[in-house]
Amino acid sequence: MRVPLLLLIATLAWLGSPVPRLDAATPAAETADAKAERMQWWADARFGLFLHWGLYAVPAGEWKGKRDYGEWIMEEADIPKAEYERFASRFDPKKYDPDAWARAARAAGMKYVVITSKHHEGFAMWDTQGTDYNIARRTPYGKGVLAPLADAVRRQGLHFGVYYSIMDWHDPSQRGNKPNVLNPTLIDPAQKARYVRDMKTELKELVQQTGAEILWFDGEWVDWWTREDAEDMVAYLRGLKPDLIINNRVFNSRGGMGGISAEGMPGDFHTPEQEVPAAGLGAGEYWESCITMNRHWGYNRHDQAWKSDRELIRMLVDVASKGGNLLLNIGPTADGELPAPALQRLDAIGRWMQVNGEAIYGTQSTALAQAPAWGRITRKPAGDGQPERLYLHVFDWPTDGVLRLPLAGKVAEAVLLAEPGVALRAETSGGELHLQLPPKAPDADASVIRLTLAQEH
Ligand code: H79
Repeated sequence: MRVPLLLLIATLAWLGSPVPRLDAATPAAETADAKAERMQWWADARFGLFLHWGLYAVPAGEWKGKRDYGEWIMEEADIPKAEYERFASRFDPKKYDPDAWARAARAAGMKYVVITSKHHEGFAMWDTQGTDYNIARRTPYGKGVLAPLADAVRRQGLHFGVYYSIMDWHDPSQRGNKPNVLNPTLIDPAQKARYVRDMKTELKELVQQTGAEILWFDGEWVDWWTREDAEDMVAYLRGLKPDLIINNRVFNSRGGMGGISAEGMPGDFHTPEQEVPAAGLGAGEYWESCITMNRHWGYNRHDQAWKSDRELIRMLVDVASKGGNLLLNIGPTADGELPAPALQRLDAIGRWMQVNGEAIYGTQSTALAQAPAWGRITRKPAGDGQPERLYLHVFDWPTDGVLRLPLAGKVAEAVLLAEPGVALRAETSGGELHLQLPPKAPDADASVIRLTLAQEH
């Protein structure tokens, strides 16, 4: 394959750092092409919804006058199991409307939804044989919430995945070892085999009942969860569903919140948390930044620190320009609602995606070590009878009406996605492309210019 070398931004260096690799722990190693095919829908999607819903939605972030808790409230406020269990009797999401949630995700331009099936608190949000500490047995609601969401999500044409915590603060196999609060469970060796068996029962149900296409593990850092356990789990899950996509948190290998695993670790994609990597990772590497809309993953009624529409739109653009996915989180209430400020933000992103989505979906990284000062660039390589296209996401509109871009190749067409019928004047001068722009940005958050490059001969 010929690599199109049209974008020659002199001031920017091509990314040349060593490339980490993740390999699925399958008996016969999967080829990069086979993995690319399995990952295709996910990589094209670029944008998904993360939902953190569990018993922690009942205290809604507040305990004994302190108001800064989220889904870690059991651990951080040191709530005894028996007392915590009582939240279940108050979990009755009468307003839960999975179709409304799925519609909101789709309207925002998201292509998949990942929801917590069981967080560190150990409470299962579906009717399961793995533990009786579950929504069907313990709550007035009396039934599971995951399969209905999976169905609703698919009706909107989106993909569905589940989050699952390996660490479990409720299961009798595990107990706290404070003050090391980030590794709060030790396992009773006599109970580990039983716990792992229950995990498999639960995961099998999740795959079968919800058709989950992504398994998003977490709580993997507990030191009793070994690489052998992880590889056995991956093999088990692949046996259930060969094309399942599994994150790197199936094993403790991500090093820190940056979320990047070293070469050869189990799992399909890297998981930066609350951050976007400074640059992309290179070909064949998959990653997804998971990021909250305010400060908490689980619902916190006092948390009004919402990111602005602009911040979220630019974050999505930034992630796509580096070849990653954005998994944007909302914590629903115990009543079953998505908070209004979250819905407003989904709306704003959706309006932007309506106009500019083609500059996000199915795009590739521009492999730049440094982004241009005015914004970000995504690209679609030539293919399917289409020439190469560059999408210039302009955050800072030039005050002199000229966007400058060191570009060697010829431009066949330049248009704003907001006004695709109006050709922009493009002139090359001194190895630089000069684009004549209208005086006012069509979108104050990010205006996208599509550059269709002339075919090379
Ligand atoms: O579910 C949300 C949070 O509750 C959960 N992950 C998101 C998606 C989470 N957030 N923070 N933590 C868990 C705390 C974990 C922090 C660390 Fe570690 C565990 C620091 C050290 C051990 C993992 C392993 C990260 C760095 C090394």
